[in-house]
Amino acid sequence: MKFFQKPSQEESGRVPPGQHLAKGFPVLTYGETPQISIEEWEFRVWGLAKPTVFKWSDFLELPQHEFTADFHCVTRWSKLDVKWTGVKVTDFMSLLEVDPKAAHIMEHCYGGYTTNIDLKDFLREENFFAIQLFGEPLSREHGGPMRLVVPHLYAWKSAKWINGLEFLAQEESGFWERNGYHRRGEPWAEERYSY
Ligand SMILES: Nc1nc2c(c(=O)[nH]1)N[C@H]1C(S)=C(S)[C@@H](COP(=O)(O)O)O[C@H]1N2
Ligand SMILES: [Mo]
Repeated sequence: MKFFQKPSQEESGRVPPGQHLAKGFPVLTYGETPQISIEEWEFRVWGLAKPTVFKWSDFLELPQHEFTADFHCVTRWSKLDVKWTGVKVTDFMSLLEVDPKAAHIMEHCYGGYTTNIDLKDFLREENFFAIQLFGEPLSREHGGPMRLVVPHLYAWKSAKWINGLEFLAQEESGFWERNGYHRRGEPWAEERYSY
């Protein structure tokens, strides 16, 4: 079986160095796949921001947008033109009261996965909380009911089953970052590992 294809001429400018195009949309999960019903689902904000708990309906009340983004996993597969629907990070952030001392975020998830991101990288216009993938409700394996998508960084920053943001003054390391992966993970610069 052939899992990877060479990028065509026209796509090659969009595939970062050391990456190949995946067939289909692989699933990459460390550990168990959590199951959360929309009724029990909660999203928390804490640390250097006013502590707040959001429910599923709070996200549905925000404007819903369609997004098309390329997806790059550090294990060297990429998928171009992934179509998502969801809420812009910047729209959600307008609901929060963030302390001006906050400069970093820890993303928290159902299941215990964490990943760190600079506030600057988080606040980009093209980042979003996705609740649909190719027109269907986001499947559990891809992070449903809701995941973060940060297109300009390797996909380990795009936390599946995300349920919290911890605002921090100093950077802390998330799960993969503690295990040797790069603090930032920019695919065009091949920021794969921290050594
Ligand atoms: N909660 C959680 N989020 C996660 C992961 C994970 O293991 N747990 N894996 C990350 C990695 S390494 C990648 S490449 C993408 C994979 O997303 P996919 O399974 O939808 O392709 O999710 C990221 N988000
Ligand atoms: Mo990944």
